[in-house]
Amino acid sequence: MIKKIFSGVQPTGNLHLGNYLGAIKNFVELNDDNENNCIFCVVDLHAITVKQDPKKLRDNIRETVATFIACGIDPKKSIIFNQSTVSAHSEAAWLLSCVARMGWLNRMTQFKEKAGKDKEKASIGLYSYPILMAADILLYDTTHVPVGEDQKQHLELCRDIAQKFNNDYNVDDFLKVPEPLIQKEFSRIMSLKDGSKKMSKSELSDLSRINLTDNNEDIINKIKKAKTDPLPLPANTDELVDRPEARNLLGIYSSINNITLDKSVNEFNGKNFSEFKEKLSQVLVEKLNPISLEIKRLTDDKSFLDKILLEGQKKANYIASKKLKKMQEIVGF
Ligand code: AQP
Repeated sequence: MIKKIFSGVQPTGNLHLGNYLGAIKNFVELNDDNENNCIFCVVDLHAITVKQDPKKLRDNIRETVATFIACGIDPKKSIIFNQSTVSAHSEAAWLLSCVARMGWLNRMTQFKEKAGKDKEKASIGLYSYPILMAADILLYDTTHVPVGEDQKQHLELCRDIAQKFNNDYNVDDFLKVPEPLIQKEFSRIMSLKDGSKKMSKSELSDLSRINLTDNNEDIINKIKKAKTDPLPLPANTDELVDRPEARNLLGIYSSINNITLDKSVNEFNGKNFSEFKEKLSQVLVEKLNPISLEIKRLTDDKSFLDKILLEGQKKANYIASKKLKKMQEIVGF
């Protein structure tokens, strides 16, 4: 079976190590193994579910494309485009929001977390965002969606919406039910300041995350200041259960080096954090420095990035508008 891959990243700035290890690193492998069958989308419609500065948003859209390419996604092998430039996404989202049920959306934990205590003041977009995400995926007959662990629930909702549309309109297998591609290990990178919270762009403290644009000094400084505990590093992974910060840092080390957690634990068994942190900074700098330099070089070349987006838009629009037309016919328009 040919795999068709779709995934998106919000252009909300501060793309970080969690986005890289949880999602973009996986995109790069898929891009190499599934030439012409991957679509990577800058999801700006999702970004405005919380307030954005329009000027910054425009810059962040280009920076996200630059990040994709700097991390290794090849625009000759994959489609890279900006969501709002393909209007089928918004139109399909409306059709699907008439199929999705309130009860399903009410269960979405990300909305509860992001809306916080004052749900009444959250935007409707923030609430219904998983339906737009379903439209993004379903318009391209996607078979596999590489995402971080935090998006698992939204993917399940997307599957439910596809099945309900197919059942309601008696169009068996018209919307393809996609599979999530979530890495078995290290699919949730946690904050450097609190091992129980995920690393996130919107966290106020910049020390909580490693941004993909950080320079070497920033990386070394953030790892030095990363929260730890007073014990030496453990002899086996079972001892990491109640040590979320140690687990997270060892997980980052393993993921960057493509090795198992067991192997990292063996390497640092009984050592103190300062020795481990030095090694961790070193591998992070080695991996991220070329990426951050390339992001900077590419963001200065606006016309190159705009050209990639335009080419991507044409290709994505061709596929999405055909699927939308069929959806419209099915519902009776
Ligand atoms: N901490 C993380 N660990 C692993 N994967 C992560 N992803 C995000 N954070 C982590 C994955 O990155 C992809 C793109 O995410 P996004 O930018 O579209 O949205 P997000 O999940 O809302 O990212 P943030 O950083 O958490 O932003 P804010 O602070 O705005 O909420 C997704 O595949 C996601 O799973």
